[in-house]
Amino acid sequence: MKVEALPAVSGEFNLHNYEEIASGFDWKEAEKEFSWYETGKVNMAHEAIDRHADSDRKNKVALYYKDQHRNESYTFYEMKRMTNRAANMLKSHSDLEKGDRMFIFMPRSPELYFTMFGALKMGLIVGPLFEAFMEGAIYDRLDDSDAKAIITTPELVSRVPFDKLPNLKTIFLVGENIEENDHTVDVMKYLPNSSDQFEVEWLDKEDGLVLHYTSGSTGKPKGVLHAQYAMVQHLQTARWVLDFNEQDIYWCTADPGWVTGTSYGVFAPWLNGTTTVIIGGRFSPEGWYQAIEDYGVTVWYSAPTAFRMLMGAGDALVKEYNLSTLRHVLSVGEPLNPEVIRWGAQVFERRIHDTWWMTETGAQVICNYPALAIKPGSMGKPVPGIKVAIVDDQGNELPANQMGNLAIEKGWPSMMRQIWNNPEKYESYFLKDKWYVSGDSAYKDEEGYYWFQGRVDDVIMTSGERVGPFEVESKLLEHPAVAEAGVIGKPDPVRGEIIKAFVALVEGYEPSEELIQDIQQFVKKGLAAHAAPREIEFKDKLPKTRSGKIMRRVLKAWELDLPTGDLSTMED
Ligand code: 6R9
Repeated sequence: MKVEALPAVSGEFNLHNYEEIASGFDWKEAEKEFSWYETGKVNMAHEAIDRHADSDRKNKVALYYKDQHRNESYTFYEMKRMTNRAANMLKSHSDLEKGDRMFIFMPRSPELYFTMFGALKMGLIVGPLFEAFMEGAIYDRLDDSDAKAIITTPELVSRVPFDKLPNLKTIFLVGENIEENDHTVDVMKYLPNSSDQFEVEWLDKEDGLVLHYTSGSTGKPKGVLHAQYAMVQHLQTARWVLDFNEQDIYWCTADPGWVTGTSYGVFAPWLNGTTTVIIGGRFSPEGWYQAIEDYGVTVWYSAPTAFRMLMGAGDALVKEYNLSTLRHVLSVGEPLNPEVIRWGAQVFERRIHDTWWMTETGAQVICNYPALAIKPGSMGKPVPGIKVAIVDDQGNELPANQMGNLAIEKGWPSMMRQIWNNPEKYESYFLKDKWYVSGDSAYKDEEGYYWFQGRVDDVIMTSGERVGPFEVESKLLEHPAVAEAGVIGKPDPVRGEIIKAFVALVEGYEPSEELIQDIQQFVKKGLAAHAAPREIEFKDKLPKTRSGKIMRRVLKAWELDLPTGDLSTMED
């Protein structure tokens, strides 16, 4: 059963004519905005902050920051001064040099962004970490990348195993009452008095920018390295997909520990000179709606897990806030269930635009654009200038409607440049030296829309039918009792695999045999008999990553008593 499309919208959009622009776009156009076009050299921090501070945007707010204790704003001019101070502070209290890896391990705060961009001004490669990481996760990442410095807080520093990391020379601490020693630096003691003048380190466009560690299903996390050149795609996709204009107030809810929180949390908006809201602290539906109302957020980029939680908080709550400034809502990280799109259309009176990309792609690749029709459940169409295809395991392109490997033609601007320390792993992503193979399985329809089916490892083969877990999960979510669902294939001597669903119930519902049957019938009738889960197990909560992805491999490992693999990115 296909859900009805939300029709195309007319209006003044940056990407007003997808087909026309997609047919002839050349990334060289977007390059012209950056310094290297004139000087051959570049620096993300210059392009995202200083060049606006030196322009008419000087007094425009770059950052609104709010948490339980703080409520601050900084113009581009102030950001330039603060990041210059941070760069001077870092430089004079360490022997950090261009290309060195510096990690950031702290809760969101203005200082996180000052030091991140200060480090970029020095030409360092920044490695953002989730504040919830424990010692083992920190050790793996710093050790693998030979990190020289880390910025953290007195509360978190005990999780940094300094003694076991001989290359880690400096720990910068952001907090109060800090006792310095040979290797620790009290950031707040030096930051305010450091000079606000700094000459950025001019870099080549292939020099390093950020190093994001992502966990695969097996082995240790891999360090995905991005180059300065990624900024071309950050800038241009934000223009087309986030549809930024000069007046926008933009809020990306992602933490910088996740690639979304760097690429689209700060790089993409600031490259465009867009005012950006950052909210610290924990998620609460009330706090989130309040933030949209207080700042008059116009463009909002979040994730399915967050939308599902908001959905769970009820429609009545939405009505208590004035959300009328919202004009463009987007999602990334997981398949966006049609049910969520329907809900968004109803309560926000806005379409939620799904976007697909990965840490390895560095920026958006398949998207729903403001002017195009949305087919709920589809990721949308490729970003102009990027060639996407469905290929078989030999790298041959498959025709429409056939499920296969979602692949991208090598060479898009924000493509990862290395897996740190692991060239073999890097090479293993590419087929025929032409296709980057994503590990996701999908198909393309006759109109060029892409439909996500699952991670290749997650696709279920049951009685000879291929079933994508996402389709089953989405159907399950439409059942009134189901709050969250994770679906796996469970080996079965007769059917190859059977479908097993793990379900968290909406408050007020109790597990029962009757409910199991009711849910099974619901999927049978709404989707297909072979897609109905033969087994349903109720859970209070499903295992998820810190970016909100349901960890099907963990469900599977639990079910089959297998090792769960790397769990460092799993939420508490
Ligand atoms: C940005 C980000 C990448 C994986 C990706 C896919 C899943 C992301 C999605 C989506 C369906 C979408 N994913 N966006 N699946 N629809 N719109 O999420 O990066 O954390 O590296 O994850 O997330 O499976 O391969 P990352």
